[in-house]
Amino acid sequence: MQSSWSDIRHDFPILSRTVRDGRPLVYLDNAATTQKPNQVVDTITDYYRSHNANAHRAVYALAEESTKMYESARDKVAGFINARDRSEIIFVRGTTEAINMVAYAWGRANVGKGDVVVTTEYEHHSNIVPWQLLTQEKGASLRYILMDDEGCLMLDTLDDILDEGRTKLVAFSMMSNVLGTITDVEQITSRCRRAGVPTLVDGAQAVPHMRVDVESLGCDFFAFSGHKMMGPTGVGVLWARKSMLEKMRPFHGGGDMIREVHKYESTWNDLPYKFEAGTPNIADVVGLGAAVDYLERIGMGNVRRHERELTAYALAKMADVPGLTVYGPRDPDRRGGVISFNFADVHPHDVAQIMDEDGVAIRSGHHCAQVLMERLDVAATSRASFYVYNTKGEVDVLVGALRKVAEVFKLG
Ligand code: 7TS
Repeated sequence: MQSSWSDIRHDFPILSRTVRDGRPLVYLDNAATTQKPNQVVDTITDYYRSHNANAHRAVYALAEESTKMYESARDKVAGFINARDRSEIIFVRGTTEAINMVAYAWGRANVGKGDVVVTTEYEHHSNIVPWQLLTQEKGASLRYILMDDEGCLMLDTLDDILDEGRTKLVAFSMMSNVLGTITDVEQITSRCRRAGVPTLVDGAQAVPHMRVDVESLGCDFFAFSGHKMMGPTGVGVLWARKSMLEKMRPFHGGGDMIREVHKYESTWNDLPYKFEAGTPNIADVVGLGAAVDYLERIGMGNVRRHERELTAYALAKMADVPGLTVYGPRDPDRRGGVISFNFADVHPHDVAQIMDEDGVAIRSGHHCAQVLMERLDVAATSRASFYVYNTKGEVDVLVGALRKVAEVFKLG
């Protein structure tokens, strides 16, 4: 691990920037996307400067280098999430594409009239809308695992649905992007395995922040995005059990995914290439590999410990801000570094704007989780989300800015 947390910040020049007339940037929108260390930016630049060629196609030296770099990133990702086999790692554009791939390539062959797909009340739209499209098309229905008032899933509501015997898939996130709730994945996968139902885990908010071992989680599909874990945008991963991928038809047809093409039929390439049609996003996959290296050097246990400490510190300080409602579990062991909040009668956009005057970047809105907003009975929330480079000093700036909002609106 690096010698200290403040050393890490030197790897991210953007964090030394000022904004809005010289205010130091306090970047607290990491659930949306994270900043990129020099090591990732330099790796991508080096790829384009010195190695660029299409992968998997030609025999000349550059093509060999490019292919090697692309495939070595696959090995890194496989190791990072403990995939049993590198061919279970499919590079996609991000979590959204990974989930849609499962909904099309697996869902359309396995979900039929009267069947049930299950998701939860705290999903991102990308783990709801693909299932709505699928179930509507097939005459199936979409059901929800309900959430209690602290933002934790009530698994007896899953038991009731499974008992009906029509469930074909349970799809849920490992960590909520709004409440920060960490899902007890094994509690769900073990129930589903007993019922013979496959599971998909949306790991977009989990993989960047904690050790993930897809084998021990016991799921069948696992999706995540590179840009939320210090990698570039436009690259993500679908992991799936080999036995599932082997049975699935391809999602996209085109170059590289075939073995033979004839006028009226084709045969498919081996895994994972069967699911990687066309020229892949080589440079960004290589960049994702550098992000994995970077996180491995810090150690995911250290990442989680640091964020847990920041979150506990922030929750304690925010509890004293007049008029502030904080959502999600109270216990920092049950949540990641995402804190959503509202001031009574103040629009979250106004809150975010006042924060911005102090250089604090937070997000406000529905966070692509409108089903959850309905459940919380709010139109929107403000949200601060942390990463490994954030500091207690930055939490102090956040809380100071929140106090300013309380004063401006005469709360408390
Ligand atoms: N799933 C979860 C849990 C997410 O938080 C997000 C993005 C996605 C899926 C989609 O990821 P993408 O990389 O395919 O876009 N979440 C957010 C957010 O909270 N604010 O901006 C994007």
